[in-house]
Amino acid sequence: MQETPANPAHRARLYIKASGIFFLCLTVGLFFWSQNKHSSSKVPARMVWIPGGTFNMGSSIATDVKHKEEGPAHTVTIRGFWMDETEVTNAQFQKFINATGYVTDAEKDLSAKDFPNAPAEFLKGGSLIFQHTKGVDPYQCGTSGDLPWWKFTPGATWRQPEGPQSNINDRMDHPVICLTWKDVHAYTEWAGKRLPTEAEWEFAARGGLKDKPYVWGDEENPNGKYMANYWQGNFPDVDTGKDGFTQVAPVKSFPANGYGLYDMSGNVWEMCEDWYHPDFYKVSSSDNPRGPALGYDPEKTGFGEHVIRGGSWLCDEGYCFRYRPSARQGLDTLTSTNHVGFRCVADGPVPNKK
Ligand SMILES: [Ca+2]
Ligand SMILES: [Ca+2]
Repeated sequence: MQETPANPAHRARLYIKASGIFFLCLTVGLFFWSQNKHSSSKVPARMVWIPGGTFNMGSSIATDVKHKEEGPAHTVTIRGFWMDETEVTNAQFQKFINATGYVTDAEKDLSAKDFPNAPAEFLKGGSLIFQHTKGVDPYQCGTSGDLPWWKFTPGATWRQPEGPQSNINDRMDHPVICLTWKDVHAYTEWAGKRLPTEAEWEFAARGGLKDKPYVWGDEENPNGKYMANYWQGNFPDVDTGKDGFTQVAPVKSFPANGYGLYDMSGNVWEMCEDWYHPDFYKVSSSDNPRGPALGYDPEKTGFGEHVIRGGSWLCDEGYCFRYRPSARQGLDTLTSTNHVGFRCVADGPVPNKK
């Protein structure tokens, strides 16, 4: 029987009944949605589960002056998390730019008002780009702070990593480079992820192995094979490219580590969330450490350095030697350069065991 407008009491009862059914359906729907949402069977795309645990972080055998920031080795416990299986690629970063219209720091000129003491050429948007350099002793340069193989290049951005004449058209599967820490944070927020802590990064890099010098084990070149993209030859002049690459390589060009993570050694350095300090391990907590309260600032810029990990295509076996899981370095927050990228992590839920 059709309801008529002449019977308001009946209408009200029907309304209450209908509302009750609606809210019942809504409640049941929300229950099943929330069960589904919290189901741990879903694996985030292109991420792997890092189980967490207790490990020896750093290295006590790195006794030489250049690597003393890796000590003392100390016991650290971290919780499980998801981690990108590769460095974030140009293709992934392009999606972020397409969705948000974000403009990276290297694409913007700095204001002379904000930096009154900076030479005009350093106010142009751009990045520090490596240039092959003859006739220098990097050990001498390293101690004086003058590193002539780094050239500030106006117009060098993630889209044009070597400057305005370059492009990334055939490099969409390469890690994105020439970003600042702020740029990287904009990406992680958009992606609903975060940067790893330094401790999470090292735990993941070790791939389940205990106290090994390389992410794949004991030998640098097992069975004569190169296991990562770094520098062979006379740095900073000649890279012989024995590993197959004299530049940044496409991600996944070398075998994954024990957790299924690619390029945790070399290719590009990877930014971490923590501030950097060379002496932090002397005071680090053992439970999920999150770095010092302030960044190391040796040049008194006022901006401080964040941790970068893993070394890059520019690390050689002598001068740099930082394509090892315990190696660490700082990068100031405003610098973009063509040997540093990043990968993201995300928190739980724990995946189901099959
Ligand atoms: Ca190489
Ligand atoms: Ca890397």
